[in-house]
Amino acid sequence: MNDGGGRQFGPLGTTLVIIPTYNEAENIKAIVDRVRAAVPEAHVLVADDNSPDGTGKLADEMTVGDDHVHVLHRKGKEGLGAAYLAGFRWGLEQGYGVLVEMDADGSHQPEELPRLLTALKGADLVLGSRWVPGGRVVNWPKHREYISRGGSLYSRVLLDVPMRDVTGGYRAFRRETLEGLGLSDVASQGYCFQVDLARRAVRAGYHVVEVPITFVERELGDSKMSRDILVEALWRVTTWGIGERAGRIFGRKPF
Ligand SMILES: Nc1nc2c(ncn2[C@@H]2O[C@H](COP(=O)(O)OP(=O)(O)O)[C@@H](O)[C@H]2O)c(=O)[nH]1
Ligand SMILES: [Mg+2]
Repeated sequence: MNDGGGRQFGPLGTTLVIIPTYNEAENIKAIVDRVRAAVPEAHVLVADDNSPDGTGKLADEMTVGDDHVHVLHRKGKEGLGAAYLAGFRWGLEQGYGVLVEMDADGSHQPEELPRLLTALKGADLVLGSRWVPGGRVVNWPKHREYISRGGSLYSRVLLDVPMRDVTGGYRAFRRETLEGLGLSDVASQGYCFQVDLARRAVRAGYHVVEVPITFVERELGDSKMSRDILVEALWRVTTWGIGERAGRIFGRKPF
């Protein structure tokens, strides 16, 4: 992760906050309202995977009379990574200058977004971080904290990346950063998508800054974390780590 070393960063363009949703009917209205209130100039894109509970329809209703709210309807549940990739593609096509990742369940507080955007003025990528001084989690079961801390530590060591919170999903990217990450060959579907993008940003030499956040566990609806998502993360991170080491030893390009 390079330190920015006196580099000049260009002005930030218009912000698009991308919110992936699967069965978030109880949360969607509140989160969109909070984003609109916290950063009124930003636009919001809800990327819904045809949620059976009607989240997509509720999101559509929010677009009426508000040209800052958009909805991307996807055909079915394909995972967080695929929803974000589709959202990024849409946002880049529309010309947004900053693309933000945010969960729908209130864990990522929209009121903290101005701080992330301020940090992005001097960075290529800003990570909302639970595991730097000043960062914290509220109401998270201990086992989730262990999985998250363990996942970050495993990724840090195996992938040799310097971030403290490698798996977090509250992030702000400059469009140029996303364009430089080679997103066309990202295959990660679940939460390892976040690790994948973090490692690509480090390898590409981007200046990544971690900003402390307070992560608040959801009060409504259910977590979509599953054993499959954890297994995918474990094998992908392990495969990347081994692949990069083999690449260094045998002079092959890392995959
Ligand atoms: N579009 C889409 N969104 C998803 C999918 N899986 C999870 N999400 C969303 O991703 C965000 C984080 O998921 P969540 O279940 O809260 O994970 P947790 O915070 O790790 O327990 C929420 O906004 C979910 O609705 C998916 O397959 N497709
Ligand atoms: Mg959550």
